[in-house]
Amino acid sequence: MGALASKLENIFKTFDSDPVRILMLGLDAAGKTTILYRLKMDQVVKTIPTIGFNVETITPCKGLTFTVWDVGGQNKLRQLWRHYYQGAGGLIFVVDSADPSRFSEAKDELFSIISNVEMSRIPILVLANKQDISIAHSVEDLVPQLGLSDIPAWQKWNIQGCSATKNDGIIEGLQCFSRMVKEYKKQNKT
Ligand code: G3D
Ligand code: MG
Repeated sequence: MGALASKLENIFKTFDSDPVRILMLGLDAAGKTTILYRLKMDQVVKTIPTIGFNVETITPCKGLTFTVWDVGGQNKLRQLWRHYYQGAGGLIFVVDSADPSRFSEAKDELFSIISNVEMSRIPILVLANKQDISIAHSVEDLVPQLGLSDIPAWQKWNIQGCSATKNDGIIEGLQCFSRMVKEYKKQNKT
């Protein structure tokens, strides 16, 4: 097991007997697939070509699953996403911090996702990826650009700068996120 995977197992070990499914979404080229590989280097990421969009899934440790797809564009199959939204325990939204021309599109997609009733209370981790690129925008700059302060008060969110290629910041982001996910699970227990 790689160092990152074992750290991940530690962070999420309480989900062992109480499985959690995390959605990782973002525009194409944000770095989602690269992050998946970081989380589970020794497991081939499965690409399941569904009707019109590709869903990737990994289970880096027992009880924890990441489901990933690209959002954005004129996607006529959005109603199918609902199937994946149901029962999700958290949302990781990945942004290319070095592509300001797409911040507004990323913001629209994020708000479109959380406008779905199944996603309107789910905890959010925004991963501000590609911080290794010199022109990358800082987390402080991305908060207003992505409209994060407009997220309703009842929905918990956090933003973390990271570089998937340099393996920087991902674990730090997931540490705080796992606490948010646990809290959310507790509140939603019937
Ligand atoms: P996606 O799955 O969200 O569509 P990918 O994105 O993981 O396929 O990444 C898109 C491109 O961005 C890839 O480059 C990948 O190597 C690069 N990338 C991902 N994360 C980082 C990062 O942190 N820093 C830098 N500099 N690049 C990153 P290619 O050239 O393969 O298209
Ligand atoms: Mg991808």
